[in-house]
Amino acid sequence: MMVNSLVKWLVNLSGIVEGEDFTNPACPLVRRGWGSRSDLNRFEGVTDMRKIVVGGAQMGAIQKADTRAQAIDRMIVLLDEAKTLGCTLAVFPELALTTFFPRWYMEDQAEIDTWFEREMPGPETQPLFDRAKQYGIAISFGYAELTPEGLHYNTSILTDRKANIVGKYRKIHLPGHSEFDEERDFQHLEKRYFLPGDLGFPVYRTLGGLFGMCICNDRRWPETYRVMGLQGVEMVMLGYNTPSVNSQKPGEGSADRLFHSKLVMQSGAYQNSSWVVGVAKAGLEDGFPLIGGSLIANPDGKVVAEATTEGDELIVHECDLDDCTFGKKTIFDFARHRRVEHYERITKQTGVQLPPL
Ligand code: CDT
Repeated sequence: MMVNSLVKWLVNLSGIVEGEDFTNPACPLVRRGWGSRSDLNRFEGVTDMRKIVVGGAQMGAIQKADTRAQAIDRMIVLLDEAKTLGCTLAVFPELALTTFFPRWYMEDQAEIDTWFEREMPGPETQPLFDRAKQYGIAISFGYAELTPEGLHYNTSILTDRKANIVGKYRKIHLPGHSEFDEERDFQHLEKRYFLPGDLGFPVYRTLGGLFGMCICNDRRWPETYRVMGLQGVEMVMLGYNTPSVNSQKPGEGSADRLFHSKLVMQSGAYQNSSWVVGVAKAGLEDGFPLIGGSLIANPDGKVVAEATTEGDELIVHECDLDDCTFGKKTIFDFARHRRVEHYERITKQTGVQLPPL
């Protein structure tokens, strides 16, 4: 009884921390490391608080004609299931409210803007926030964001268990192209419709741990995970829309695409000793197939839950954030082992520079 009260008190305490301003660059996380015992043992004795039942809420296709309300209804059904299964966090895909519209070439800015959200939550998304609050489930999902200044981003948010937005991420690695490309079997116009994210890869203190986000193509870049790893991240949440065929290499089909998707998420988890929750929008969308393969990878890089369909499907796992500690203290104790004096090229150079002949 006493232990339960203590846990409840600590959860409430974490709710206070959740209110932290996520745009504040003075966030203490960036100054913290894993060096001190007090860091590593800060939740010692209250391990339940560090266990989070996570629902990876894969979504099947959303067609061009489908409304936001229809997408939200489906997300709420997944949230109902998450509640039944005891989840306290539900992670939804990239651009969860609409079809993956960057496959369509558009010139009219007014038409383009119809795919974007001007407020979050807005009237159409509020029911999702209301249900999440009712259930006490934190949520993370992706959407196209149009800021009051008129800037367009591919964005994800994270809420606490009271449906307050406590974290935001704007996609940094935008794949594809900005003009119509006749060479491709289908278009991928993210560079046309979005700006590269301007928030970096922040890590947030919430839910008793350290949480970060990235979006789809970001998962293929080791720098994504490492920048969050350097802030001690314990769970990386990401959504994706990945075509089942490579538009520039027809021979590369869904088996290869799934292999690459798993490979990068598992290695990102292992190399940073962090949980990774990767969630697809899958299935035949507007006539174009998207892979499924949503998964939860543990800090050892192993898959502990995986989707088996290409439809709306919840994958669930109880993730103990303390499982991150061993790797962070040993083989991936960055402070002891990294050799930054040899990593200069990583930040000074984008393209390849061959050695002299
Ligand atoms: N949404 C997204 O980022 N999809 C990309 C497809 C790249 S093909 C131009 C991905 O990396 O899965």
